[in-house]
Amino acid sequence: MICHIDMDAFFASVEQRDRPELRGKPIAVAGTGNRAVVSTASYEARKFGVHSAMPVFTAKKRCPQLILIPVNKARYHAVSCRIMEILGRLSPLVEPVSIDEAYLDISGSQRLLGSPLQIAKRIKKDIFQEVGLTCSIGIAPVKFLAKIASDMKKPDGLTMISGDNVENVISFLPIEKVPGVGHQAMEQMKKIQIQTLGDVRGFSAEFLEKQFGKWGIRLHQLARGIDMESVEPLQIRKSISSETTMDEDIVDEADVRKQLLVHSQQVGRDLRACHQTCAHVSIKIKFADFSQISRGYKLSCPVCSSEAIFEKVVKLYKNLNNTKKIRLIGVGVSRLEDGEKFIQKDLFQTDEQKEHQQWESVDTAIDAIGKKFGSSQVVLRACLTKTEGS
Ligand code: TTP
Ligand code: MG
Repeated sequence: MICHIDMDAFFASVEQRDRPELRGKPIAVAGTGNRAVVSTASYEARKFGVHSAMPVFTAKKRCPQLILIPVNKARYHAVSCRIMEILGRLSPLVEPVSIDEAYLDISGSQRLLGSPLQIAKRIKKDIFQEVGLTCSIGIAPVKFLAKIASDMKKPDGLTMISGDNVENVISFLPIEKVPGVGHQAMEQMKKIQIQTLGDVRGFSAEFLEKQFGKWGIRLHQLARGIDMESVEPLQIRKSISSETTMDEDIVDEADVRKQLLVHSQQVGRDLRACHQTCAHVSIKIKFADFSQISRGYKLSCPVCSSEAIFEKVVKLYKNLNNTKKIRLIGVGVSRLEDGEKFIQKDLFQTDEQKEHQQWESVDTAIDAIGKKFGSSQVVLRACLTKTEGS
């Protein structure tokens, strides 16, 4: 059996845990600036219709007493690492899929820890006792149903879809609840009168492939309760990204470089916190007219220094020869690997590799200072300080 664990209102719950005066209040963790969006809202705020990705402006309109809290990614990340550690004690097969969710294959843990329900209760108890937060858990024979189950009862829920219940759940499962069904697929589904995952059974694999490509074949299998994906413990995260919607559109190259530096530093910090390296970097740009592009670059040697990431993303940006106003900039890294495996310490390093390693040492020292003082802003590159140029 597989468990899917998803923390409740994660960022907001961490804030409410650490600041008792916020408990029971409608709060939203959100970016700052007049174009900021809500990262997440406490369940008290959700009653007013406030939700993730909503502009702060709209959220405030829906809930005037909403308390806004700035995002503190480093703290949520540290809490996330502790949660993953707890899960790792209950099964060696843990697959973290985002900062607040993970799959756990408990097939091998049952002899030692009891039935799936008992194990799930233990997970909830351990997380609550040690981290002070609630989560919702779904249990099912396959991954996609475990994820669907964890979403059925929230917050603090526990839902099990047992083998003989699978058929029934699939028959009535609204198609938009199936992970991977986006807006566009929904429109296509409507046209062929698919409303539930059960309805998909009326179509052949060939037809579904023609309609939806490779994903159509997966859909054909999911409708029969088949999910070939197993819990992959080594693949900690597939990618890490950081982005901002700016208060005002920018076009000046110096401003763009600053943004690229801020995000390169953020993803670099995240990589190093999990002792990982990346072998692919990318930029995402949304222009003032809302059109969007992304460009990527495969690295010959995996890196984790913010400087190495920055250097590549600046190149990617320069190649665009952009003259259009920019509304959002993001930096992403992928092809993540365990860092220890790749740190090159041999005698035959190229100058570039040596330079990357020196930057890694600088970054690691800055990370340590940031950790000690509880903020990543203690040591900043000169160009990111407000007094620049004065
Ligand atoms: P979710 O698990 O999607 O949401 P949640 O944990 O806040 O609430 P729920 O109880 O419904 O699970 O996302 C986890 C965290 O990721 C969330 O606390 C904040 C962050 N996040 C964003 O920053 N932007 C987003 O658009 C979403 C959906 C999440
Ligand atoms: Mg969550």
